[in-house]
Amino acid sequence: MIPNALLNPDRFYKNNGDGTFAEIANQVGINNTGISRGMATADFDNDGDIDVIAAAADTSMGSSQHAILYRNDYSGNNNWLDINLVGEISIKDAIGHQLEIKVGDQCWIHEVVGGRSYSSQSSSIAHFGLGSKTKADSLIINFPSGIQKILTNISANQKITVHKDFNQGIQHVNLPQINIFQNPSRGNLNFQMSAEILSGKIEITNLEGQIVYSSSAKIGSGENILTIDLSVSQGLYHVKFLTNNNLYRGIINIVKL
Ligand SMILES: [Ca+2]
Repeated sequence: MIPNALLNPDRFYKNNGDGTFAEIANQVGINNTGISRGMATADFDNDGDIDVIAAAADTSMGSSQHAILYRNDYSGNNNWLDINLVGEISIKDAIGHQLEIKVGDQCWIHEVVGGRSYSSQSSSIAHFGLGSKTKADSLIINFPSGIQKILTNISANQKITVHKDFNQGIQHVNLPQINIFQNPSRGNLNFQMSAEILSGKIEITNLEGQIVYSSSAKIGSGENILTIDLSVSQGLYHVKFLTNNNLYRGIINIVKL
């Protein structure tokens, strides 16, 4: 959407999906014909669709310097997914992070940015329209540092909050109560989890399926910390623990100092 600084109507462009855009402001009710100075988007009423607010410096309706809320009253059946990526240690609004949603061979990308229009700040919550898709196969969070965090199998039509700083780089496929430290590390990694899981065989593979660490050594009864020396480059790795009765899997993001 483009708010106008001149006495022209606000404009709203629809992505046709083929590299072209269609101007449809009148069709969707974007009807301010006065001067606008800024615009922001957010799901103001938390109903799963994106609304628009524009700062009107002067309007054809006789008032001046007020906000116009274009509430989106979409009533179709398309699905959506909102990702609220927050930081507790680093930048709270996750500005500079990139989020990728993948469903089958389709991919949507959203970059969390600090501003899009004059003196305006849109919501930092990433909104994805999924069309007829009822779930996302994966959510890939690309940190500005190059670190990735991956979540999988996320149902549509919900807003999820991802805490990007805690348990950094660990995806709990079915690994319960796992903590990995120090990560970032200079060498050794400590796996802290239940003694029952640690009693099994551990296998760590890279994304090409090559085993980079494997051990079936038992640790002391009742111990819940396993320390291993991983001489690998930083990146994503699959980790598996095979006990007598269960297979536990997860993805870890090893970061080297
Ligand atoms: Ca809304």
